[in-house]
Amino acid sequence: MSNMTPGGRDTLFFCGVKSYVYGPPYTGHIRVDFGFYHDENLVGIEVPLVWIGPVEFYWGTFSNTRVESLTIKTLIFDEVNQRILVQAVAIPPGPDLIRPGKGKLVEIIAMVSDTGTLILDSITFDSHSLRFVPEEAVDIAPVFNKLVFRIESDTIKPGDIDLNGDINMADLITLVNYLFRGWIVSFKPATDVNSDCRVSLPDVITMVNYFFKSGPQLKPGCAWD
Ligand SMILES: [Ca+2]
Ligand SMILES: [Ca+2]
Repeated sequence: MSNMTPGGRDTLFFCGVKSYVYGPPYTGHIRVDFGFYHDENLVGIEVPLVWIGPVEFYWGTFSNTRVESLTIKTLIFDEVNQRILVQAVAIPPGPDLIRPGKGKLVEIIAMVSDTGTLILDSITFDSHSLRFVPEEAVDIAPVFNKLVFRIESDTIKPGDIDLNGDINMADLITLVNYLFRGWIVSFKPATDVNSDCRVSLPDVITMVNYFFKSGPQLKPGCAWD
């Protein structure tokens, strides 16, 4: 069952899409942030999704979101059917309810294997459907518009931390100064050269290996924050 709620439609929306793709051959990452708005207490939210495009979603997080403190949160990736299931459930009564408001729900990350178009849409499967569940347990179907995102190749090379077009020792020194001396870098994904979505000591080691031990190619990173 679905119904309209008074005072504005409940909505699931994209609150940020970021990509860093370099090539050819093209590799990289996309991060999609979802937000949600509702004007009643919720005990649950369910978001089944399907993707189309040269990507594979594989990871995500509820950290720093409106549902971070909830008891039950699931994030399931099915790369065969290109589906994602996002669920967050509160166990009432108590402070665990999702109070009315607007903000982030989840962020999900995909590996990219080519340029092209990414479509991310909601889909109903295995009795999962896009719904917000209020305390009265009468499902609300939120407003949602699918994402159509053009994946383009970036011009910034992975590891070109000082953005001068070359990858050399100055970039390694800039990385060390960023990590240990509070320097600022203007494009963090180029700094995350081992592509683990963090800028940390392993990136220094990856660069050292690349320069001095013929280590693997530097990768486009996914550390946007
Ligand atoms: Ca450089
Ligand atoms: Ca890293």
